[in-house]
Amino acid sequence: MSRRPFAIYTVGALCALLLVCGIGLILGQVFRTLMHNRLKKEIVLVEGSRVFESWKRPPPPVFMEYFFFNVTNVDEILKGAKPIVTQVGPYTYREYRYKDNVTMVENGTMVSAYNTKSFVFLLEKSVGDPTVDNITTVNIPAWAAMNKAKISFFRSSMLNMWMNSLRTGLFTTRTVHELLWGYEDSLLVKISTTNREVEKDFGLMIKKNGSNDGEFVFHTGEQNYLDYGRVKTWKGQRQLTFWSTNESNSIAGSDGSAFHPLLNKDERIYIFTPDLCRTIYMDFEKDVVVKGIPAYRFTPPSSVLASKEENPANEGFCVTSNECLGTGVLKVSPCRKGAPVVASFPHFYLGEDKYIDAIGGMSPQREHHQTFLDLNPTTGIIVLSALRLNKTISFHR
Ligand SMILES: *[C@@H]1O[C@H](CO)[C@@H](O)[C@H](O)[C@H]1NC(C)=O
Ligand SMILES: *[C@@H]1O[C@H](CO)[C@@H](O)[C@H](O)[C@H]1NC(C)=O
Ligand SMILES: *[C@@H]1O[C@H](CO)[C@@H](O)[C@H](O)[C@H]1NC(C)=O
Ligand SMILES: *[C@@H]1O[C@H](CO)[C@@H](O)[C@H](O)[C@H]1NC(C)=O
Ligand SMILES: *[C@@H]1O[C@H](CO)[C@@H](O)[C@H](O)[C@H]1NC(C)=O
Ligand SMILES: *[C@@H]1O[C@H](CO)[C@@H](O)[C@H](O)[C@H]1NC(C)=O
Ligand SMILES: CC(=O)N[C@H]1CO[C@H](CO)[C@@H](O)[C@@H]1O
Repeated sequence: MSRRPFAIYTVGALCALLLVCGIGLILGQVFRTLMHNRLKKEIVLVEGSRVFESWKRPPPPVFMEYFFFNVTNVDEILKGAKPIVTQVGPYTYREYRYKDNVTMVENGTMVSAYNTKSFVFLLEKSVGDPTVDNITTVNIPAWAAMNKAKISFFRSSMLNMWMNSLRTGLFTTRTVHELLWGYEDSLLVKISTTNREVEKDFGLMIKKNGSNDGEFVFHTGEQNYLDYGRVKTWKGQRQLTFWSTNESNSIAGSDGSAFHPLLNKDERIYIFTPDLCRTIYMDFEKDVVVKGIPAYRFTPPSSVLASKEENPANEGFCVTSNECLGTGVLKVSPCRKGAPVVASFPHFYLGEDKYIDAIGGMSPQREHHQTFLDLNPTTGIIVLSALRLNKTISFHR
């Protein structure tokens, strides 16, 4: 009789313990689901949501660093030597991005916006004054004209004479500011007198200050959190027209400013960038902690810029078969009015040795030249990013 209450008490305690455990387990599960549902509801692109304002005006500063390859042996190259270049840089600009004319479209299920960017030079983060420093580099307008004239020897020798008479060679010396933001090119001035479509000015970033890439329409993520920030159309189109296959022409993923919450290590992240005229992708690489915030680091695998032999999916990026380049480079001519501009990861990181060898002074290094994106896996918020890409001019010898 004296033992019974004790046994009941023990069993009772055990039951209570089990109950507490059970409640704890259930609560944990319920809490996670609740939190995830809340995240899915709050991370949407609609007026009044927590992320909408920061999506319109991203608070973290974006810095663009420009490096140039200063050609030091022009006379020797013209006699057939291998180009020797020294890297000059960085010239750093703070990029201010904001979304312009943000409007809800299609009954509030989509949001339309323009990505406006402007650039302000930062002397303290740069090696020199861009309006003073002179860089000797390939004369892109001349190479573009040569490329177009290549078809006929007669015309290209005419062009040579013509260029000599204008004293514009295949190389040019310009200040950093001119190369980036534009200068009047004497060859282009000459061409523009007969062809009104040709612009007189040339620059890698010409007219990019204070302008936008065209209209984007984004999914808000309200219907499906996986669609948060996904580009639906760009300039009114669901597909690009620059490349030769549907796969290459696809517009997938976001514009790089928003990623859906609850990221998975197995997923591939797609980013559409008008600067490259295509969609690129990144895979999970490792867990990192940035300023105490846990993040997944995503990096582009080498298949992104692989040759069509290594990755048949890339076949569409060579518009004609003789324009097929090897691994590590992308010819962006189709969306640059035919100018022979090639994009690569800086210093041909992930590129074939033949590109690295073709130009002296190149040394790919993972930590300096890798492109990456650190995203907080729960919220999808960008913790740190280094989107590094380099524009180079293709040499055909
Ligand atoms: C680029 O090289 C030329 C000589 O080839 C030199 O005069 C010039 O100062 C260099 N530019 C910079 C910014 O270092
Ligand atoms: C934004 O809207 C205004 C007024 O409708 C228009 O004048 C302006 O061109 C638009 N901006 C862009 C980038 O389209
Ligand atoms: C918007 O909603 C109305 C009424 O629900 C519908 O008739 C119309 O087709 C919708 N428009 C679009 C673009 O979805
Ligand atoms: C870009 O425009 C802004 C404002 O219009 C100006 O302050 C800035 O200096 C410009 N940047 C360059 C590189 O010209
Ligand atoms: C850059 O070239 C211009 C024109 O040739 C010249 O006036 C200027 O002094 C050069 N700058 C430097 C730093 O050599
Ligand atoms: C590309 O897509 C369009 C429309 O979706 C289709 O008509 C066409 O057959 C496709 N082309 C190829 C090569 O798959
Ligand atoms: C001229 C040019 O496009 N330079 C690129 C070279 O690489 C840096 C980063 O390493 C880029 O920021 C520049 O855009």
